[in-house]
Amino acid sequence: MKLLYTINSPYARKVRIVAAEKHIDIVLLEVVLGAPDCIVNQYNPLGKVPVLVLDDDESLYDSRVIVEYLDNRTPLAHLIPQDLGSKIKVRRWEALADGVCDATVATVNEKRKSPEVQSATFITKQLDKVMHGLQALNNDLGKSKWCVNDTFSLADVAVGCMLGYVNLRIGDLVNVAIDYPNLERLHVALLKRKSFKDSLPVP
Ligand SMILES: N[C@@H](CCC(=O)N[C@@H](CS)C(=O)NCC(=O)O)C(=O)O
Repeated sequence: MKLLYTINSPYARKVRIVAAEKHIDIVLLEVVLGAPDCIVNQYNPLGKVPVLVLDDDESLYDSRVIVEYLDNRTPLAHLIPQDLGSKIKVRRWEALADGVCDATVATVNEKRKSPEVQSATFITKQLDKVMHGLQALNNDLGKSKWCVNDTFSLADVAVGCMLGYVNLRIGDLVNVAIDYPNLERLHVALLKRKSFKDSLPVP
């Protein structure tokens, strides 16, 4: 299996961490999105990473599909609970964490435009989504060690990848350490894990 990824994609990092936590060997293939001959276009019509290319050359996307596939490849250390109630809770955390990443990506893309065509209203709207999402996750975590059922799961992986990405891309606009202390505590705990240390975003 080959994972097409970019080094700072939080969605690809989620997949890399799930594979590492479950001790599944994947060949990592870093790509340059936007290059005219980028291999991602052969495997994902949307041209996005991550893409998992299976041994029979079939491809899986997006990150939520890939993590479910990997979690079921081996019964070792399930990161998505088997019972429906807990599974839906975990996937809801993941949806919100991924949604914060989506709004962060949208903010960064807008800010990269030249000032004449940038929309301040659009940036404010996206930053509101980021802050509302962070506040909801911070409140829901409360004093718990992990996001769901006091057990390490995909929810924690998704939130950790999102926090790394927010700090990397909009750390000048959003101060997680001060404003979302429960999330900061979770992030510090996650950064002790090898899977997180081995996949740190690169400034
Ligand atoms: N929902 C997708 C999001 C994937 C995504 O947006 N990836 C970004 C990189 S962080 C990308 O490939 N962007 C290129 C593009 O939009 O053309 C997932 O979870 O995999």
